[in-house]
Amino acid sequence: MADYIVGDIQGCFTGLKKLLNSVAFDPANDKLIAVGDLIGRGPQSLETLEYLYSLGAQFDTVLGNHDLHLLAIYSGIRQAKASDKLDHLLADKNIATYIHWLRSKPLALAIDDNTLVSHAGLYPQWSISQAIDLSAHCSALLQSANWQSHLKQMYGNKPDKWKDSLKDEDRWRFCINAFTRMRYMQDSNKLELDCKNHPSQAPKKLTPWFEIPNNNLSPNSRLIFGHWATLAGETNNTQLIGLDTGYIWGKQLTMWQVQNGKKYSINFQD
Ligand SMILES: [Mn+2]
Repeated sequence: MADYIVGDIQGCFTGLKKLLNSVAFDPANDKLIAVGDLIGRGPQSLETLEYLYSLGAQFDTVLGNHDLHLLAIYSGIRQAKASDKLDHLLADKNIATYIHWLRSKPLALAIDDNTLVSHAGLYPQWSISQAIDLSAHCSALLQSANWQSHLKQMYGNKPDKWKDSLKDEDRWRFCINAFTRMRYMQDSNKLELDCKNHPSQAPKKLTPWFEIPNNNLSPNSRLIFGHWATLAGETNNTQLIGLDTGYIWGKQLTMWQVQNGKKYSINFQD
């Protein structure tokens, strides 16, 4: 029995199967959790969702920006680009089932009291329990009858600073951006959503979100995230576990085993 947390799959089903086979993943006993961006850009988004859905209770995920974008495309709120490579998935007879299933998934998932999984990370002013509460708030909107009207309000970079007083669509949009798009902060509390570079190649005024001190975290907290391919997991901190290692960009697909704390990777070329 082992629990694995896998980085951004992005429709790379062949790579996912290779990685799972490399650890002899057994869906009868082992559990797989994903950091989101299950689909999009890769060649096999349909096969990826078919497989992950088939794992039933042995699989869980948080939502990434590409997963939310799929919901928006399905709803006619955004148009798919050819580079999304989502045509087969969108034309599949089971697409409504997959969309309904994705809407049931959270933005943040606590695997124990001190370990949080989310796509982009934890906004530095939030505690783990606050993140879980905000994720539940967003999930309620995503599962509501008028979920598509909320999705319409999802796009945009403002507000870029958290306040407890944020309301309605501002609160929703900030949470979506913090949980699924964040990489850098400016002035310790302002989301900067454009820069995708490795920290060694970022403007000096920007700081990776995980380098801003978070006074709400206990010394043994662990934050598990994806989304940042150029970072390649280089947080220089064993409690900050970055799992996007850029498989979709020809690099590696990585997962982390909860029980032994080890990372497992396969190369795109293998
Ligand atoms: Mn992402």
